[in-house]
Amino acid sequence: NQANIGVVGLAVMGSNLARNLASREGNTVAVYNRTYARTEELIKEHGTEPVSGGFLAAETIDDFVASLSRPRTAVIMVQAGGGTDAVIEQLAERFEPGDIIVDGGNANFHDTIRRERELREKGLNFVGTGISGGEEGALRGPSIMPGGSAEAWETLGPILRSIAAIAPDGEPCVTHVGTDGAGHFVKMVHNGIEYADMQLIAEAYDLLRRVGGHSVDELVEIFRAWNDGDLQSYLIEITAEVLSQTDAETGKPLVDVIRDEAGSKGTGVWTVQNAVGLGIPVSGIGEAVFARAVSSKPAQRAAVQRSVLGRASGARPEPPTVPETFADDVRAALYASKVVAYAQGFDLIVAGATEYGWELDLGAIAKIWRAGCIIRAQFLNRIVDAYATNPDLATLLEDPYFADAVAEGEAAWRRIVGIAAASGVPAPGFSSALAYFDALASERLPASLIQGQRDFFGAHTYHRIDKDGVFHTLWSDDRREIKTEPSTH
Ligand code: NBP
Repeated sequence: NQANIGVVGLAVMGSNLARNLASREGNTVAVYNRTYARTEELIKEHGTEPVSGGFLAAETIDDFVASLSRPRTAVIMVQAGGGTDAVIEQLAERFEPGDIIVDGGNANFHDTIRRERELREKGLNFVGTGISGGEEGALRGPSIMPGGSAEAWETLGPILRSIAAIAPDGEPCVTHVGTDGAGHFVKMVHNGIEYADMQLIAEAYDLLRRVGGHSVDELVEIFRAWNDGDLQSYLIEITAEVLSQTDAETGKPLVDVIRDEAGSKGTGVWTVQNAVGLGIPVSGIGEAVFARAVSSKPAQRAAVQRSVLGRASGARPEPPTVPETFADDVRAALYASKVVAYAQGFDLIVAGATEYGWELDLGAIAKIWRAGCIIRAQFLNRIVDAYATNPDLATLLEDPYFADAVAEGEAAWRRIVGIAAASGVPAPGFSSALAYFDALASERLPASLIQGQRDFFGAHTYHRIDKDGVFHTLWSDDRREIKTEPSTH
């Protein structure tokens, strides 16, 4: 009896994924974990669940490899980084050409590109795959973003399709994203967008509460109502759930008992780091990462509250008049800002594809995010439609549906950003999204002045609007303009 698929690493994610695999007709699942106790626990608790061949529990890596039928296919679900490298090495020593090693952990895509190259030289297929949806997703159906070779996808595709989440139209949420690190890259951007989405929702909550004066109970209703409209999404849904939770000990809303210092695990930071390197303004994701960082600086927050706010000369904001339409305005600002955040995220995917030589189908990526993952939302159907109509959109904002959405929400968006500033309530996501939109929408930007400054101090040269060529002004001489070769500074 041999297994057609194996899982290495049986912590939360791996054990749930192994159970998901074993629950599909036709699968026999080999399982291995460095510490055998975890393997025993899986068999003890869930050994009777599998519908077909069941689990083959391996005590050693040699037993694990021997229990796999060819081409051997093993999914690694261990700690990203060193743990993953260690397991890859153990498998690579034992696997033969044509076998497939899948890394389902949250790897950095640069590592995935390196690992794929190294294993390809040995004739092995390496597939770095993003798996989103946490433990619940791993068990019931995640959104799966595999990279790797087309050859590996042929074997792996049917298995992954059988365990993936199912979108409302019946399509499994998995596609062969692209070669080598494409899957982990797209998973990284997914997580970045998730950061932006969460920050925007948090700003909406804060404004409704602190400026709009809504009680937490009212907010639960507002978010539930929003979840019935075009903001429908998992994140809006769980926001209402989180807000409806009362702390058993104090009787207060739980949200008031939780410390307001948000952490992050790194993928949001990777997204911003890579975007900066590629020159893509993912300001929505950046502001979300920074907002978490600001929240986690209690000493600085206390210092400013102590020093600046106490000044007699200080002008604390007068609460502005809140329009009747406030909650609707906030909803419109949230929607428009969300469109910007996704537009920026897809820009980053396009840039990554160009930089790393991937052929990516943007509509297919939006499709596999419609179920199983944290950013699942009706909204993604609109993105699917947008790229189906025009795969070469310069920006998502160009698509008629999104252009309408932004144009319709624009006035409310401006009101909300103005009210937030006047009220002293930070809304970095809303306001930076609006600034990004205004920058794209401006016929002239002050970048001309910046080019002048750069030419002044560094002879960086500039282009003119009325003539071809590269120009430099002799700033310290007679300020004559000369035509020149591009500067190499
Ligand atoms: P952890 O990330 O907590 O890792 C624990 C597992 O790694 C255990 O099986 C452990 O074996 C194994 N391991 C380590 Br640590 N070092 C090892 C080594 N040198 N050799 C062999 N095995 C080693 O597990 P997790 O929370 O289930 O996450 C698994 C992967 O999935 C991670 O990459 C994580 O980032 C990703 N993840 C994704 C999501 C998501 O929503 N997509 C959620 C959570 C995690 P042991 O039992 O012997 O210590």
